[in-house]
Amino acid sequence: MPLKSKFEDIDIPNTDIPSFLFNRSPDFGENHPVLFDAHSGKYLTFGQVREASQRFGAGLQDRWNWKKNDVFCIFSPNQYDYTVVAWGVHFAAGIVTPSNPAYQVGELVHQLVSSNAKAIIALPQLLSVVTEAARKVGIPKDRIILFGDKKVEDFEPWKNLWTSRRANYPKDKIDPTRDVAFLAFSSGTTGLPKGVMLSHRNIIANTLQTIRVDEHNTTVKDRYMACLPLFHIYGLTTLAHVGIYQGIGLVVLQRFELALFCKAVQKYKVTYAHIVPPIVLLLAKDPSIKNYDLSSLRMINSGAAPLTKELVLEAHERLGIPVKQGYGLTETSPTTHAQKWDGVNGWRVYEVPAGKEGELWLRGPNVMLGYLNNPEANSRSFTKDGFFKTGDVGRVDTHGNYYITDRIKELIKYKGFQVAPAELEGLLLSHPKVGDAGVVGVYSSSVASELPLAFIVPAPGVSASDNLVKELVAFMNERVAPHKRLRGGIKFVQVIPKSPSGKILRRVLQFECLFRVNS
Ligand code: 4UU
Repeated sequence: MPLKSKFEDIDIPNTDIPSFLFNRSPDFGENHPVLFDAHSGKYLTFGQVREASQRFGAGLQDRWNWKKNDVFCIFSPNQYDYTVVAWGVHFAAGIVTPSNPAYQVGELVHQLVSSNAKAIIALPQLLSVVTEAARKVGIPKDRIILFGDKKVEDFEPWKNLWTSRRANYPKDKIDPTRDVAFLAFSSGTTGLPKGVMLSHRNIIANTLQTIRVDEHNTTVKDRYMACLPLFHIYGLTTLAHVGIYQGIGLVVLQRFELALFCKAVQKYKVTYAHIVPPIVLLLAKDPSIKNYDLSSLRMINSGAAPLTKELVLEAHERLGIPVKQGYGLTETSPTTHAQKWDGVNGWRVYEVPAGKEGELWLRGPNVMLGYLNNPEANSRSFTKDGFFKTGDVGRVDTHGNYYITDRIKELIKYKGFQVAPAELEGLLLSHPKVGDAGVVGVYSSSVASELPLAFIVPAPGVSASDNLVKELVAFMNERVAPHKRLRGGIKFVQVIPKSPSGKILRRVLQFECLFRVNS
């Protein structure tokens, strides 16, 4: 049954991201700092961000003859100028594909090939992975540039591309409803990671939708903690776009580490932390946070994976601030459901009441254009009348509160990061000692996250042993980013349960996890 949002419709300007963000004189002024590097203390003002992205965009056009819809890959952990690069590509009418910097060569190659990327920016430390992946897909060396100020070997810092002029924008007219701004990667309900086509309008719509829920609750004096990766949609839209549009400064951490997080909150007086459940767990339980002054923090938003009511209350009690939840997907730009903070009515923690559950289907201006070059996944993911099928199960109560209660798609979430079982199964099956494999997620309350666990049928003549476990773990660790490691372990079984059509029965496997001891 379709239910409409309780929020009023919003006007979504028919424009592209650079015009939306920068073709204006914001109330907070040109000299308002918006991006802070928590490591070096450097920062960029709104005016500097605009100028830097325009000059980089112009450089892409002048020096590299950048064409509309050419794809640019960002392969880097968070940098305070990460999104400046992205908006520069948009100024040149290009598409940005943000990639997980923990990827091994094979994983990066998959994204570069699927997205047809023409150039890459990386951190110098990642050059060995980048150059090998680029060589494999035929991206020339002079199309690899670096964050930072230094030339390393033959690779130039991205600032060398800046022209003295600002981009003669828009050189190519962008159609915000059809042209892709970001090609983010998600495995959706099944299979390998796929390019998710997010249009300029999708991102602008979700930026404004997210602001609408929270605008009475934020001011330009707020500061967001940007410890979540900007290559993931939660960081990209919910922090960077929502932040800069409102003049909320982003305190950018290269990676999450509890001590770094606490020091940055203290130093920059961070007010609002967007985090994931394992970080909520640390804030609720880790003794070391007593050593820091976190009194500036007044709001926490957790998302990207389920959070238990117990943890919400524990963190709330310890920090004395609300712990809200947001829900969304890469495919929906991302936020579709967010808890509203209402200073008058306060903030409540709801039990999940019994009632009718169903798969959540969504429609709206923030829903992706589709998966790139994948008509099969698109027809599977959309209903005839345009609803996107999330693969999540939920219910709604009489007050209009939504509860996410289960996940029916294959996806595993490790600390909010996507892990596609099919990808791990494919790799395991490529090992000569593996006859069959099935991967599922198991929840661990000690890290507040699911962990990927593999069931393995040894190949004929191969016996199950601890050595085989070691061999397979080493084999996988060489090929996948750390978040995809088989932290849930490896269990040997005689057969992988499958439906008559050959689909792995993951629920049966998960049931096995609960009742079988490792053999
Ligand atoms: C239970 O994880 C995201 C987007 C996260 C996000 C978080 C806070 C968005 C807005 C916000 O305010 O995207 P993906 O594509 O990596 O993963 C999507 C999947 C969902 O389908 C669901 O299974 O991640 C799971 N998920 C959640 N599950 C996302 N948020 C939640 C949540 N509770 N709050």
